[in-house]
Amino acid sequence: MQKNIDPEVIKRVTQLREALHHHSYRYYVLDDPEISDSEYDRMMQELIRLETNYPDLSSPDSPTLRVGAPPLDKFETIEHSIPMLSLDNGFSDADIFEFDLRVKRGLDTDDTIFYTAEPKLDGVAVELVYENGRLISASTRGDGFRGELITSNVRTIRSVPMVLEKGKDRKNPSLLEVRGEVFIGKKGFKRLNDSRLDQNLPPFANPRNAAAGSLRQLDSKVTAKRPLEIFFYGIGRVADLDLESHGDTLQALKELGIRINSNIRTKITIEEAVDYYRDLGERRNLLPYDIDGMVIKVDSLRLQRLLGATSRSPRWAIAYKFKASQETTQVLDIEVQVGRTGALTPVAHLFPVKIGGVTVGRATLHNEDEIRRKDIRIGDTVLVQRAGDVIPEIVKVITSKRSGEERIFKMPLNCPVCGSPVIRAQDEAALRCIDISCLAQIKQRIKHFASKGAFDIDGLGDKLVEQLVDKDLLFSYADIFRLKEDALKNLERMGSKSAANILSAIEESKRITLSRFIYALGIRHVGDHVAGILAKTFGRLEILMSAAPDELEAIEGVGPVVAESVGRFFGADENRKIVDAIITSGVQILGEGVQEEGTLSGKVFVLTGTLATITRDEARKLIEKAGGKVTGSVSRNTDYLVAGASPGSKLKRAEALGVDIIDEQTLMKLMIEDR
Ligand code: JCF
Repeated sequence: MQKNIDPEVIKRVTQLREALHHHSYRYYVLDDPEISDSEYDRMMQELIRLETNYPDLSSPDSPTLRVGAPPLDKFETIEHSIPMLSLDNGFSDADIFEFDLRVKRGLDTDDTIFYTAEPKLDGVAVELVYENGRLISASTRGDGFRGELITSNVRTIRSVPMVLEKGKDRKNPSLLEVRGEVFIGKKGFKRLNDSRLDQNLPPFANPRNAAAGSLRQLDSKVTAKRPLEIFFYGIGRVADLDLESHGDTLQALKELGIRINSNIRTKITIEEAVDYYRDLGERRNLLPYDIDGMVIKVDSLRLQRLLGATSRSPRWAIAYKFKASQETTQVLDIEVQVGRTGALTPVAHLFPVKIGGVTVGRATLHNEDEIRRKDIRIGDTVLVQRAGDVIPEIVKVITSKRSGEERIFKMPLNCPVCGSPVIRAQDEAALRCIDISCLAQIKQRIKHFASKGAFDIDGLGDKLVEQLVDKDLLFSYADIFRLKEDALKNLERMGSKSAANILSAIEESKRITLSRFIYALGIRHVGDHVAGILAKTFGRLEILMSAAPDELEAIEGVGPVVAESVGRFFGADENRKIVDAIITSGVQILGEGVQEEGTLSGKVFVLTGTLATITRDEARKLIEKAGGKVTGSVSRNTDYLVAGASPGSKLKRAEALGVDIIDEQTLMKLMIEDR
């Protein structure tokens, strides 16, 4: 058919088209993707590249010309009066600067172009039509031209106005088509999946699938129970609104009571947009919803019209995608690790994959129930997710890739390290090795004891602890303080210099706060937060060690489970002996936690805005040191609101409640008064 084109190229194009058709059906129609979004993106980019290089190969039914797959039959469909296009993707700063150059070339100008930038939500695109201020229909994007009518489902979303607010000129536009992204936030997603697990229903793989599945319910009563949210980002046809820029559009929508994202930057240069991408990337984990990138749009609507669109996407916008957080790979093996408290944790060994720039070779499987629920087998192809600093997890198995050779994994009946029988306690998902002299537990306990938040002993890392335990030089963490230079020097890769360094680090660690000391003991359910509460409440180790169970349970922030665990730890003779041995070896607990009467005793503070000379966290510490308390929200009990630059809604609330509003200097004065 095509002359002079390498048959390998033709073959590859056909392959990519078929694969993309298939995967877009899985994704858009079935909500059950078989590959990661990034793999899909890569195939699409490859196909776009090939079609650009070999224009003869273009075809009217290529997936690069369409924006998704046709809708399901069960809903009525409706045509979008203006097609809902998707966005072109960029993956690097270079892609974004190239986009800026394309825009300038398209407009035949060298002038600086101004943009708006907003987080790109990972949800379902919809279009809502308002006539004279009343919502009359809502539809999904569908294939970009026709979507499914999901009006009654969209009406269940609380942030969707049924009737618009009166705009600037006190009247509603006669017609307004608004477009937005329906999504489920992180908290809502967790709650939804927890409740599905409780009801023995399969959990959703990710918030996007949960949102899509919820919107496509034929029974809107089901939809109403789902924590759907929406952010609007643009318009279709509109009458009676006088708009010049995308920023104007968003402002007008806001005035009409239509929800827009609060993290939008307007009228910025392409360099500022790239800076903002970095900033968003860092704050991504803190946002209450998942985002998969940032959308950059030419701000001027006149310039947008001049640029127009290709059949696929507008030329005036681009999505700058974040590095993927999900990838597919293979489970090579499943290994069982024994933790500090004896819990047996299955860990999957994966064929190494890069996720978000980090190579991942392992994923936690949590416990046996989790493996059964997800039906993970050795040899399976799986979707792996890495979110922020969290340990990588397997989202689901791609069952269509099974060959039949996969092996079902069973948890062992004996501890893989010490061989003693494992037990499963009532109400617990984890199996446990309960032999406290199990070497695996000993190693983990000592590693924890020496770790950063605990005794923070420089140089006493995981490898060294393992060697020392294996050589019978360490058995309990109290033994750390009895280590001698001779013993250390004889270890692998250890000269007398490093041995001396470690010994001096051990010496230095001996002065420690009570809360770190408590945390270091590795009592079950006592993390750094609870350790802090215990230190503050009891002030002294002896008092904590002799606390009665009801005394422990009466503490705010300490529940019955924690109280029981602490009571049991200090009730055991061998633990008391070890604690004694630590103290006898010269460890000094620094006076801490005894609540002194300070200048701010009994006063309740709330902090808002950016302080000029200290961070809010530092301010909190200073206030607490002076005996005051800092809470997160303004109420009648608040004594002072400390307001920095660009204060939030807390300021309005404080004003409304008549709470004293002070600045940083006044706070400092309060703290030194009466000294
Ligand atoms: O958040 C989104 N997923 C999103 C999608 C945001 C936007 O501003 C979009 C979009 C798709 C198309 N804008 C267009 C034009």
